[in-house]
Amino acid sequence: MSSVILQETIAAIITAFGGSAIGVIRISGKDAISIADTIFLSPGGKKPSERKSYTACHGWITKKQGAEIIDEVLLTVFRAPKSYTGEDCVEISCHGSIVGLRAVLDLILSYNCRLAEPGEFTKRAFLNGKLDLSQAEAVSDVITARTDAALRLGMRQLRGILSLNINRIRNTLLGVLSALEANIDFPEEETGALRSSEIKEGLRRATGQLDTILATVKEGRVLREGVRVVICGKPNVGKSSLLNTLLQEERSIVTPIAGTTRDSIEETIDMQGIPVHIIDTAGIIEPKDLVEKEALRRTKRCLDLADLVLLLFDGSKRITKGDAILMKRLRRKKTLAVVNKIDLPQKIETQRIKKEFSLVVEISAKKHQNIRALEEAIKVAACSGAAQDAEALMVSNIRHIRALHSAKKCIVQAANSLDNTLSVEFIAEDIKGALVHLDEIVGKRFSEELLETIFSKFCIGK
Ligand SMILES: Nc1nc2c(ncn2[C@@H]2O[C@H](COP(=O)(O)OP(=O)(O)OP(=O)(O)O)[C@@H](O)[C@H]2O)c(=O)[nH]1
Ligand SMILES: [Mg+2]
Repeated sequence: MSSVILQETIAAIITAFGGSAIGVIRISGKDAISIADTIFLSPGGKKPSERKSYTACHGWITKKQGAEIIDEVLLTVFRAPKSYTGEDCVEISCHGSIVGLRAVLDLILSYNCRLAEPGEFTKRAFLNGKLDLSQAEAVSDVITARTDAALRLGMRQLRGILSLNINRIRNTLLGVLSALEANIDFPEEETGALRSSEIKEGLRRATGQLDTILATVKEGRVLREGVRVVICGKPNVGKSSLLNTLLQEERSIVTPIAGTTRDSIEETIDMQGIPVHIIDTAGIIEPKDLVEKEALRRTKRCLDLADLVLLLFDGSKRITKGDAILMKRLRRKKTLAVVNKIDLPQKIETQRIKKEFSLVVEISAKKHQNIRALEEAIKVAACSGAAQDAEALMVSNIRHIRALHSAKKCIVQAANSLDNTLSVEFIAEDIKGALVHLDEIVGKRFSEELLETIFSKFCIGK
């Protein structure tokens, strides 16, 4: 973004659309305060430009030099660089009606100001050094968090925990680089051997630091994006009843008729901090007509995309051919066996199921028995009990994960070159390569395209 564009004043509604008590409009850029002076009228006549930073003042937004009042508001001035974007900012808390907010925004936009693009406030905050790139991305994570755990994860990144860890690895690599450069400059020095072990140790440490971060990837992604859990089983075992019990609402149709569910139904629940996308499927195993064929195709597609399958059995019946087909079909999928209807006299051969699946949970979906234990088992199976340590770092963003892997590849290559006594310049190149990838994470290096990819995913007003 060129400095010319940076100087343009921008504005947008920064709160959610829809009826609410208050809606906020932000103006950012060099003309923000002078625009506020033009449209704002306070009871004492004091202008926003005459106010101190961070003071909220009560007054009216008016048209035609005060002749027409649009809304009664609270206006807050934030002077550069101590504002969200690092520029002069004005925030106007209006009444939450969308008509009123639009009228105030239209008035602002009739001055030397344009509508902010998606993510543009945060993009400016990044370009003005208020946030690094991983923190800017965390703003979006915090806003879209669906569970407490995802919110905590986003907040940790917003506070800079990832940047801190990346900096540690950078420092290790910079140490290695300076040892290498000493070798390049004075190859004959007798310190050569000493430096080589120092370089080796540095590379080993950097790899260890990267591995520690990469080890958190799975849990991080689970907390942010959730897991797909598919309920499957032959007709009438109680799949839809289980979905309803987990949701605590009558979402899926339950009847004693086999083949009730035809289409897959998906809902998301917060299961002890993890967003679980739970999918009820049709129990059809051998389709008899076109509708059943399509139902089976949909069930299979759900199973392909599942992170975890709950294979349901009817505990009041013996294992049937249908159960056996499914047990075989799911052999290679991560599956939790669930024996349902334990409130009825049991006939099922549980030992046979235990032979196939390491974990079997016995429940009654109808009578809500043992559901808590099932939730715990889902949580453990789906994400190895994602540690929810408030201070722990977890990486969940695919861009960060790719960059970390690329950095690791460069470091491993550097270590190999060192073992194979390749020229010092080769090793230095690989380390510089690793540093480039780490810099991309925090945005020490960036391209306009990268910023476009990241910020276009934000909404207007962020
Ligand atoms: N006694 C008892 N009955 C249950 C239990 N769970 C489900 N049922 C009954 O079993 C029948 C089938 O339940 P559904 O939830 O519709 O079964 P489903 O697996 O979704 O069936 P399809 O959609 O036809 O494949 C209904 O009459 C439920 O009331 C349970 O834990 N105990
Ligand atoms: Mg059903």
